[in-house]
Amino acid sequence: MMKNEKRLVMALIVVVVLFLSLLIANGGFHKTTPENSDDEHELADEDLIVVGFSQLGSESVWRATHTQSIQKALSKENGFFLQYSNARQKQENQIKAIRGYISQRVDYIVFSPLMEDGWETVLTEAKDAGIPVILVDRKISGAEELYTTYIGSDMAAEGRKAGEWLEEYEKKRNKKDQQSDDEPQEDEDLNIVMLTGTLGSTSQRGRSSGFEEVASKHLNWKVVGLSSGDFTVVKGKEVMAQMLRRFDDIDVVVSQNDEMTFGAMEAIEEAGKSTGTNGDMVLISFDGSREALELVKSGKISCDVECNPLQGQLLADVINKLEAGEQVEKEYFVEELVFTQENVSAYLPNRAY
Ligand code: GZL
Repeated sequence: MMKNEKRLVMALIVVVVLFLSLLIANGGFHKTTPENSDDEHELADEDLIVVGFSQLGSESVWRATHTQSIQKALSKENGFFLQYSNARQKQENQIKAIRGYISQRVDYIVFSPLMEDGWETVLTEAKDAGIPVILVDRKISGAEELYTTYIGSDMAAEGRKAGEWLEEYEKKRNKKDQQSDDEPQEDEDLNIVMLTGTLGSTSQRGRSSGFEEVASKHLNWKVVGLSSGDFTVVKGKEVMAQMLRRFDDIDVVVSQNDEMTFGAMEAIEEAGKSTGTNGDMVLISFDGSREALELVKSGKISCDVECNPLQGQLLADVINKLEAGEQVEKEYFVEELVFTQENVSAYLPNRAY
């Protein structure tokens, strides 16, 4: 072999070795997706129902379970290609994601609106593009013609259930006082503080209005403090600590989700006080996560109003109905219970989240 040919072959070998070593250093042939992206980018098969799903965030166990329920039901095996995006609690991220789904001409847009207001423009764009919109978990205000259906909870009913539980609790307490010759307290002020969820969200608005509907029937029920803990542990603790500094005599804490409840309990303990039906203050929570139900069982949480995140199968069924050209309802409510120390043990073993 001529000298020049030898040099050429050697040069080629060096280039190939360099290329392979660079490739291995960069992790080989794996398909790369954007770093830390919650979005999935895969090629969709043409015969799948393509759904763009904008989830509002991942602020709670409830939210994570809600997401998993939808991802499980809208799987490729079930005939769906699901595009998922996590808005990390920012409405502008949801609007951006929805616009992305419109430009990709998905078959359906599904989203849980962070708050009820501010969706008209982007949902009109979806309507003009002929893409049906399905709301899950939370609603939008007004503009009912901008979405096909809502699948989630009757949040006002959840708020009423919390109030009705407190009515029953107060009746039993006053009856016990009368039997024990204690001074009947039914006319004494009942000082209530409310930790609300994300302001303007369906869950916050519904739970507040439903509880208020019951509270307004009792002149001695006084909501002395109300502040948003934004559905998180940290904010829940912060808001509860402020309430404890402002009010010496809190009788009832109504916390609009379990994460805020866990934070509030930390603040109450650090203030040297206790919660639950045998504590310094009654504690009512919402969601019904397993961790919270264990505290209902121990009596530290007096009552937990369930908010059921397992909405995926109902969503898949409704989309299949629409695909078959069938009429669907304007809203579908999932089944929900109220957990107390009397009934919680029966539900704990099979709790899905
Ligand atoms: C309720 C849902 C709420 C949960 C919280 O439908 O919107 O958002 O109660 C979650 O845990 O953050």
